[in-house]
Amino acid sequence: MKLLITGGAGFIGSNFVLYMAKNYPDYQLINVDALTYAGNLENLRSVEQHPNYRFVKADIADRAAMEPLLADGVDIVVNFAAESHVDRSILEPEIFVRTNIMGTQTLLDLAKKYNISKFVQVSTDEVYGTLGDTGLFTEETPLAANSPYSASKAGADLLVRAYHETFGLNVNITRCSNNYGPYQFPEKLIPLMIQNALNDKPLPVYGDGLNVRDWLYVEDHCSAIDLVLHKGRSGEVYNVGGRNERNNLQVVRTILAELGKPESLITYVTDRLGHDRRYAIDADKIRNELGWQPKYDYENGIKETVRWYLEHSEWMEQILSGAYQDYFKTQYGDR
Ligand code: NAD
Ligand code: TDX
Repeated sequence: MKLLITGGAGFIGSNFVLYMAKNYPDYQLINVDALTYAGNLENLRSVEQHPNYRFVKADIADRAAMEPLLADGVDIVVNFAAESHVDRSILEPEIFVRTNIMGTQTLLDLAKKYNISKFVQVSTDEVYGTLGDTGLFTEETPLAANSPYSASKAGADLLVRAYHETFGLNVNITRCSNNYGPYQFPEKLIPLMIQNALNDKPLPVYGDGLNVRDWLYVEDHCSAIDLVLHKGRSGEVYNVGGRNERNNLQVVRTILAELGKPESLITYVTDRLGHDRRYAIDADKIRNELGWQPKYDYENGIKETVRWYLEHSEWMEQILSGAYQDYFKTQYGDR
């Protein structure tokens, strides 16, 4: 089995490469990543010498670069590559359209041309928009994306669907809730708050801090994609989530408690534009149809994650130089 994994140097993609190398050592894993600010080959040090692993630096929207890879006998494409940060999509939407929509279309077209057996699109619950105080997103919830990021992911999902309906391509779409765990770029809530707290810097909580996210440990997302790529029914969408709803203040307070830091570090800042209030996933379909079960409960997962960042300070330090700093200045000034 030969897998082409795009975006495999990012947070979830690198966790997935490590997971697959460990669980399927006989599979060939080709990791294609453009190494944007979010891509980090440090995450993959432990598989570099693996005989069935190969890294290729390329942009998924560059057809000429992608074609030889798809032409070379790939069985399954798993597409993680994306611009993934909502705040960046508000500052700079164009790159989201290029990578998330045009990149996906380029891959789909090549998958069709070279008769790839399956295309797995790693999507997000954000395509469904926002929930009120009650209810869950199911696979039947209408798409109602609210940010340029989620709109670009929804556009990609519709193209994936179209290649199935129009050309008969064997596709699956996974729509997972918020992930946390090792190797997450510190622009996202959990690693950002850990890093700031460690340095006694203010923790910027958007709005009233009561927006709710449904948290899943990254390895549980990887095991869901593993099941979908092996057993998912052609054309189906699978929601993924562990029913771990927490508001942002709860998350931040847990991190502070774990690190023994004071709640006075919490600083309320201007809300994100178009900030979705609540996400919550109904994952019954993947549980019942494919037998997926998450292994990590949130309370232990978050503690393990805080510990991981404490033990990998050199990983964080490397990221906190260069491109990350430039972005952070644009977004937050010198704060
Ligand atoms: P990430 O930003 O950490 O990683 C994205 C990776 O894609 C990076 O390695 C980057 O270099 C690469 N990339 C970006 N543009 C590229 C291009 N044009 N060509 C090739 N590679 C490119 O993102 P993540 O959090 O790991 O998310 C991975 C996927 O999972 C995304 O598609 C995202 O929409 C989806 N997702 C994320 C979450 C989450 O909570 N983080 C939840 C559900 C779904
Ligand atoms: O500094 C912050 N302060 C804050 O209050 C940051 C970075 C975030 N927040 C809030 C905004 C959200 O309500 O925390 C919540 C989580 O924010 P992010 O970590 O930016 O994640 P979110 O916007 O929910 O999107 C994530 O989950 C779905 C990923 O970034 C997406 O790629 C994925 O599709």
